[in-house]
Amino acid sequence: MSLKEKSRILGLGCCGGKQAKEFIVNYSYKGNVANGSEQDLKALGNVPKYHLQGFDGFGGHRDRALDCIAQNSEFMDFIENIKEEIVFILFGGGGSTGSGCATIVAELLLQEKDEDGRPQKIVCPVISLPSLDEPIVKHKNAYQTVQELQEIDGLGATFFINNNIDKDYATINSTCAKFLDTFLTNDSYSDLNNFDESERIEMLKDSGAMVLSLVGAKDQTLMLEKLTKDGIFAPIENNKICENIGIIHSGRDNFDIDKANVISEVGKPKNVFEGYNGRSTLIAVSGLDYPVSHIEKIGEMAKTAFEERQRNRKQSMQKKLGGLDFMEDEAPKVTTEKKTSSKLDVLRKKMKK
Ligand SMILES: Nc1nc2c(ncn2[C@@H]2O[C@H](COP(=O)(O)OP(=O)(O)OP(=O)(O)O)[C@@H](O)[C@H]2O)c(=O)[nH]1
Ligand SMILES: [Mg+2]
Repeated sequence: MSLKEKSRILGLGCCGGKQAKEFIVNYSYKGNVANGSEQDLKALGNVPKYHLQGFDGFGGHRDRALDCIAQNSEFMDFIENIKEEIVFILFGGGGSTGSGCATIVAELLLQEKDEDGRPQKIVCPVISLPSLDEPIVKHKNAYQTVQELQEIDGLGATFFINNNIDKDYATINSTCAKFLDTFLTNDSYSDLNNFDESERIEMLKDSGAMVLSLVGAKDQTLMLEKLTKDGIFAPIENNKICENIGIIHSGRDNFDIDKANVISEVGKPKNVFEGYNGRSTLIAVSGLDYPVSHIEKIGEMAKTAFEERQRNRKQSMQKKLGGLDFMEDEAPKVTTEKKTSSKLDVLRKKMKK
């Protein structure tokens, strides 16, 4: 059975839904999407869906995920009964439905253990990190989600998509699907050596971050930059920590990429797996540290923006409106606009009870 057949793609929330659709529709993966928003689900067309009842978006509040999953027992049963060995969980870190549910779903999937106490499934989150110009709540949610991911025992490789590199989500989503599909399905072979499935499973099992680069051009510097700095993944930590490196060469020789150059960029790995005769050159590195420098930058931006808002709010509270002279002479105009009073709203709610 190929790794593709052993995999299931779960797309949570709006971002995850669109990304999962790429895999399900364009690459024929087994997969499902889940969202509380009926509109978001409708926009995805014909993909297997779970409509999370009673939660039409979490409005930025990730903490609603627990109640949502508790109240959607059919979805929880489905997660707990997934048979595939490898599960990719796709979601936007800045959102709330996807990022809130993702960490709970990961823990549900990791519950089942083998006789050695190791999780039976390989669970790989694919988190899209907000770009630096997104609002505070997006940054805060992404930061908290990564904190939670760091605490989950037995999690497999995590892919950190960097939305800062392109405003066009469609391009990021299709690139991500293409990279992962190439990694999972490459079946090129040669008499020299092969990057086989058990080696690829090893890499997916490595906890920590994983990055991929797929480059047709024979420009090593460009390839390495795309892999570690300015490709679709968040820039890797500059500490030379990694577990495994996988390379599929785009021919029968090593002229496209020299593994020594990859190692000098990402650090000395436990093992290097190499294969040949690929359509393009694929480089994969697993077991990297989470890209905390990049994520700290996101957290710092949220903190600075929050403090600025607090300061502005304090200043505006000091300013009280004084009386206007003409108020005594002129009667205020009668307005036909409907005025909503928050107190009245509260009263109406109370009356309904
Ligand atoms: N890479 C990528 N990122 C996306 C895409 N759509 C949204 N995002 C990112 O995801 C975040 C928003 O998450 P959503 O998926 O819209 O939120 P949600 O999970 O539906 O949660 P709600 O807050 O309840 O709507 C933003 O911060 C964006 O950075 C996409 O198609 N691709
Ligand atoms: Mg949404």
